[in-house]
Amino acid sequence: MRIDILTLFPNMFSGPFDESIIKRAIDRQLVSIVIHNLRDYTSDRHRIVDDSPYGGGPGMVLKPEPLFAAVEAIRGEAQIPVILLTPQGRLFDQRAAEELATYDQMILICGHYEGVDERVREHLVSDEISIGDYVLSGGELAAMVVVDAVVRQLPGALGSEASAGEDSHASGLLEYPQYTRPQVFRGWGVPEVLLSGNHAKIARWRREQSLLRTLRRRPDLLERINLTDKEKRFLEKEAAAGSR
Ligand code: 6GU
Repeated sequence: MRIDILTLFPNMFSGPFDESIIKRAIDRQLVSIVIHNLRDYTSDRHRIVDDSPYGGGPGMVLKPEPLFAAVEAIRGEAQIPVILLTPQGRLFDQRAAEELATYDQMILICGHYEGVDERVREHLVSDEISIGDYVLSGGELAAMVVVDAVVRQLPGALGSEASAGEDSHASGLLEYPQYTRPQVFRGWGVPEVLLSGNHAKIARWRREQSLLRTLRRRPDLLERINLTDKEKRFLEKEAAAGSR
């Protein structure tokens, strides 16, 4: 996969992509990430990327020319998804991450809250994504969030020991509680079942814990997944017990 990122602040990307899973994915050549400074795609002497809005009002608007020039330089004749990071976009979730992980290439444009010229939206961008209902100063942090969630989906990105399929949200449920050594820490033990060596029983307990945790913390997620009849009865019993 190749990801091109258009930004006014290329230095913001140096830390997060140099560590951990993304770095490993780059080293293994599962992904290449190319950061472009939008200013490099201006053609005026002052390298101007924004201007005040027609009609007046506060803030600055990203000009269309550098964005079109950059996207066209990157994609040539190819059809590549162009994604604008903006609080006005569709909400990013695990399903969106899985969808983007199927692309061979994508271009991410880091918007700014004041906005980008609407002609960029209408004639250049194929998708708009927001990472949540709050305002960030720019799309850069959002782009890093999207890249992290997408890259960890790529086969081989996680070590052999882990798989993205077991993450919270991958199943549509929150993850079950995890424990490691010591068996007793400050007097607090570990659930007996995890020490039993009975793998079927452990799997059952973990599934129940995932269901319970999701019921208590994110009941909205339960509406969107397929449960067995047995699991539905378990949750109904627990929901009734919880409301007593
Ligand atoms: Cl993608 N951009 C900005 N500026 N703010 C956001 C966002 C994106 N997603 C949530 N808030």
